[in-house]
Order: sequence, then structure tokens, then C-alpha cells
Amino acid sequence: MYFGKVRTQVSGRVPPNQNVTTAFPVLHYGNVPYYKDKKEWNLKVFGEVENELTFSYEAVMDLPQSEYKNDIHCVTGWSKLDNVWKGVAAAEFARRAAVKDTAEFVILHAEEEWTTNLPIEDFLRETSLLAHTHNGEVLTPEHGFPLRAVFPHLYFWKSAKWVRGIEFSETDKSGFWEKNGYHNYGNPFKEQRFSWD
Ligand SMILES: Nc1nc2c(c(=O)[nH]1)N[C@H]1C(S)=C(S)[C@@H](COP(=O)(O)O)O[C@H]1N2
Ligand SMILES: [Mo]
Repeated sequence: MYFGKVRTQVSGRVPPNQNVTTAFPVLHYGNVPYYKDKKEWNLKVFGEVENELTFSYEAVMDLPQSEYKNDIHCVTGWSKLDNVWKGVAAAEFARRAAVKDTAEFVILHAEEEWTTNLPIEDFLRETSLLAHTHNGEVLTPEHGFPLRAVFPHLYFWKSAKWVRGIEFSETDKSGFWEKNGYHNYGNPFKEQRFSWD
């Protein structure tokens, strides 16, 4: 057996300058929301849409469910492979709200006014999810309960935890980390870590 070959395959899957971890680090700015009751949470879909919508937790769970296995890459240098995410396809929210063709960007709004931004094509990708379950377990509060975004093809800071709003926008609006020096797009395979990359 030629061991070097195996290593090559693994490194082709892991973006440059990332280290694989089997842990699941917790990383965020601000406070973890601990909801006492699911009624304290809802999700608004608004902006360039025909129908503005508000979903309760139960309404989200009643939507068609999808499951994907993929890798996540944090800009601080850790990657975690083979995460199984279960939730609702991001595109399902776009479809139900009847997004207008003027929408070019999506701004995700999390608790405490934390936001992140991405082009609508990236939001609508098949693997883009609003997830409630990771590796068979309901998300813990620290990892984004009740609902977090997962955009596995971008650095993990785009994957907003504690999502409360999905805004479809004609214009791009830099989010929290994007205003603080991170790259506007964040492709891990091109190492788009900082605004100057
Ligand atoms: N609402 C919110 N979502 C967030 C963040 C944050 O600060 N606030 N940090 C991001 C960053 S930098 C990373 S690496 C991942 C970490 O997710 P985890 O704590 O589940 O590993 O969440 C992302 N989502
Ligand atoms: Mo991160």
C-alpha cells in the first residue's frame, strides 16, 4: 500500500492551511441564547419577496426536510469532516416567500443583531441548509439551537447560528465579520480569509 497516495486524497479535500479536528469547537461573538420556550423563537423571511413570512419552530419542522453530509472549515484554521446536517433547504424558504428577481444577495439575521451576507446563488445551492440537527443530535444552544445556517462551501463564519431572519436584498450589506476585516465571500479553497486576500 502506498500511504502517500491516501494522504494526497485527504489533503485534496481539506483546504490549504486547515487542520482537521474531530472535536466540534464552539466559536462566536456575543451571547448564547437559551430559549426557555420554543415560542420565544420565530423566523422571518423578508425583503425582495412577494410574500413576507414568519415561521414558528413547529412550522419549520413541518417543512420538507433534507439531509447532507459535508465538511466545515473555520477561518481560524480548523476543519471538521463528515458532518451530517438535517434541516430545511435554504431554497425552500426562497420558494415559499416567492423571491423577486430583483434579489441578488441574502443577509442572515441572527440574535443580537449579528448578520452575515452572501450572494443569492450561494444561498440557493442544493447543499445550503437551515439546519436543526447535527450528526443525529438536535443542535445544542452553543451550536445554534433551534436553527442555524450551513453553507459548507464557504468558511464557517457564514453559517449563522440562532437565525431569526432571512433577508433577500437588491444590494449587498456587509455582516459582522465582513465589516471586521473578513473576506466578503470566503471561499476556503481559495483562502479568502481577510478582505485583502
Ligand atoms: N450568530 C452567530 N453565528 C455564527 C457566529 C457568530 O459569532 N454569531 N460565528 C461563526 C463562526 S466564526 C463559526 S466558525 C461558526 C462556529 O460554529 P460552531 O460554534 O457550531 O462550531 O459559527 C458561525 N456562526
Ligand atoms: Mo469561524
